[in-house]
Amino acid sequence: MLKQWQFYSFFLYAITVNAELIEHKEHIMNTDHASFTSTIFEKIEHKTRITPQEALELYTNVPIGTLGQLADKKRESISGNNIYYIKNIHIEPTNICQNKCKFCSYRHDENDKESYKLNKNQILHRISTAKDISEIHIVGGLHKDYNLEFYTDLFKTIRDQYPNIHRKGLTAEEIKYIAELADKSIKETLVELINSGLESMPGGGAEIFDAQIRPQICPDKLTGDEWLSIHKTAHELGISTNATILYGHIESIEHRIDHLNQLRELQDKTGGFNAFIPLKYKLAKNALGIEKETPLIDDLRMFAISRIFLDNIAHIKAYWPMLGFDNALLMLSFGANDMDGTIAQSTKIYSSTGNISEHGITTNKLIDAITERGKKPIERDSLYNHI
Ligand code: V47
Repeated sequence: MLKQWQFYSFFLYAITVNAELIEHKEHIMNTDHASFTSTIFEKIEHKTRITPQEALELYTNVPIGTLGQLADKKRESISGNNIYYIKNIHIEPTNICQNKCKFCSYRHDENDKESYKLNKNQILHRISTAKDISEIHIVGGLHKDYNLEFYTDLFKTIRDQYPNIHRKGLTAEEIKYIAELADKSIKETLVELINSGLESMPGGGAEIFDAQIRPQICPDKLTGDEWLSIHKTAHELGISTNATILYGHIESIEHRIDHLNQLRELQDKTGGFNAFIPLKYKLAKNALGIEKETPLIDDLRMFAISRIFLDNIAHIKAYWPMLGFDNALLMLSFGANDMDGTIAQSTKIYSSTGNISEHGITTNKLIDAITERGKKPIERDSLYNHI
């Protein structure tokens, strides 16, 4: 019996071979084009950085099988056969949020019956029931009760009670909101949080940086420049962060590559990004009004281009709650080297997009799936040290 991922791989192979034949014919007909493409291949072969224009060419004109091979080679040159995972929990203190991002199916108003607020004891209780974890990931909605005082107190308590569990939390958007509530600068706010036990920041809130597209999908959110500036400050203060992109909605391929380019430029300056996470836009109950998700082949291209273009970010994470577990495994052949984690007690943000149970997955399932694909599962901590 073929396993589901084997079936997918075979199916993918069949359609890509066919597509490659057609595309290859077109390529031979256009020699200028072909020489441009072969220059790009040479650059990748010699580990020379490609330009945004070359990334666009790769994205739009190079057959998916070839693109996958290039990304796979790049992944292998960075982390060999290792595929990383972590034992972690995600906690969202509240789903009440003053912002109304159009893609979000998680947020609620205070009076909605689905809204909730966890107090400090409830959060601590959740942590106490999680077994054998090395990371707590905390992000939530923008609500005035979840202010600087709340979070400094929470991080201090978690540090006292669980000194060996890494505390990752608060997106750039939350940092901006908390700083405004406290009437402090971004730097002062981050310093207080770090002194209270915050150890790294997740990559959420980046969405898409383009100044035309961004207000159409998240009109209330911080700008792309503000997101980058907050991450830069965090890096300068000595903590690492992740970066994301939300793709597959109303943006173009050019917008995606511009987003990658802005991240690559910041990473050249600070070296503070640990991982990049392409987040596929999921259809759900939300206000964006998109009728179809971007197809799997586009996810493969997005992951491959991210791996090839972001030559200065070591890890590309296939976040399975967003992609679905089997598709996330496929990304391991298109540049990804990290499956995130078991994500126990997970995560209302993604359960509201309909792709994940609230109980995460077992470590054994993760290990077996990675091993079946011929890769070596490596348990990591939040900073990618092997455990
Ligand atoms: O910024 C919200 C996305 C992000 C939808 O850093 C959606 O390790 C798709 O950034 N369809 C938050 N995406 C989550 C996030 C994250 C997740 C896991 C690990 C890390 C990390 C970061 O989720 C938001 C937004 O881009 N999102 N709604 C949706 N309907």
